[in-house]
Amino acid sequence: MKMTFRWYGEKFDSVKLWQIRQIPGMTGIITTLYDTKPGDEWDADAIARMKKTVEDAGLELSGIESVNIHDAIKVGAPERDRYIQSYMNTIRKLGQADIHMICYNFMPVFDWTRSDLAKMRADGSTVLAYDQEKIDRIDPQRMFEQIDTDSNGFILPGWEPERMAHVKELFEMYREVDEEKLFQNLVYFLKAIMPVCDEYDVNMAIHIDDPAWSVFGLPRIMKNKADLHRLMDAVPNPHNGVTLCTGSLSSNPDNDIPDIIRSLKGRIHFAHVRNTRHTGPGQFEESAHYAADGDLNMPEIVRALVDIGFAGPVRPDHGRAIWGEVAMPGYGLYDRALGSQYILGLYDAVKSERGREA
Ligand code: CS2
Ligand code: MN
Repeated sequence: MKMTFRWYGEKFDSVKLWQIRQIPGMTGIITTLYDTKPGDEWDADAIARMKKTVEDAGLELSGIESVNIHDAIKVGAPERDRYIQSYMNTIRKLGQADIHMICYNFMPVFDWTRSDLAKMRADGSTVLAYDQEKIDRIDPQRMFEQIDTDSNGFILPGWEPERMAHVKELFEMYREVDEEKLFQNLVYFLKAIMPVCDEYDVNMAIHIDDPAWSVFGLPRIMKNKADLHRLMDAVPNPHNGVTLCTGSLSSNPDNDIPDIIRSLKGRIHFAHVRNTRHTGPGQFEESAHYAADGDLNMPEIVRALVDIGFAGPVRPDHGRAIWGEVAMPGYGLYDRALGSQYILGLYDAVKSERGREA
C-alpha cells in the first residue's frame, strides 16, 4: 500500500504540501479540483496544473477524491446521459494525465452527515460526532446552516453553499427514488462509463455511505458487505471498485470490516483507514486512529489489507482537532499525520511478521 494524504488545493486547504512532504513515508496526494461543481466537465489545463503543483512539491498525485456525481444521474432524470457524457470526458482527461483512481459517492443530497463537528473530549481535543437523536430533531435545511457555522470558515466537501441553497428542491427530486431505483441508476452509470475506464485504465472507487444507514428518509445503498457485493457483481469489471472507508463502515457495528476487506480482494482501489468509538445506539465519535482510543481492530484491518495484496493508495481519514490547530473539521495536519504513522507502524509490523513466516 502507498501512504497518501487528502489535500484540497492551495486555495482551500490550511495544510501546505511542504508540510505533508515532511511526514515520514508519505508518498502521494489525493486531491480534487475543489471549485468544480457536480456535473462540470473538468478542464485539461486545470488538471495539468493541479498535477504539477503536487509533483513540484516532491509528491505523486495518487488519485482524485472526488469527482462528484450530478443528482440527475442519481435520480435517473432524462438529462442524465448528458451528465454521464461529461463525466466520461473528465475520466478521459484524467487518464490522459496519468491519473488512474477516482473516488466518488452515490449518496443522495448530502455527502457524509454529522451532528457535531467539534465535540469536546476529556483531553481537550475535538472530534466529529454523530448522534441519531440530534439528527432526528433537526430539519435538513437547518442542518446545513449548522454545518456552515461550525466549519471554521472552510467549505466542507459535499456541503457546498451553492448546492445547499437548493436543499428543498433536491429532496423533491428524490421523492420517487427508493433504494432499488438508486441502485439501478448507479449500475446504469457504471455500465456507461466502463468502456472509457477500460481504455484509460481508470479505477472507479465508490465510497461507503456515511453513516451506513438512511438519514432524513433518503435511500442509502452502500452500507454493508451485501450492498458492496451486489454492486461488484452487477458490474463485474475490475475497474468498478470500492473506497474501503473503515470509519464509515464502522458506523454500524455489525459490519465486520476485516472480513469485508478479505471478501473484496482485487476490488478495493482506495482505503480510508480511521477509527471510531461508539457512545450509544446510533451514536459514535471519530476517535484517534490508535486502536485503543476507539472500537476498531486496527491491526486486523491492516493485516487484512496486506492479506489481499492491496497495493493502492491508503490514507488516514478524518482526524481530531489537536494542539490548537484551526483547520477544516476532520482535515487538520497534526492528527492525520499521527494517524498515518500509526497505520504505517502496523503495516511494517505485519510485513516483518510475514517475512519471518515466509
Ligand atoms: C468524507 C467524504 O468520509 C470521507 O472520506 O470526507 O467527503 C468522502 O470524501 C466522499 O464521500 C467521497 O466521495
Ligand atoms: Mn472516508
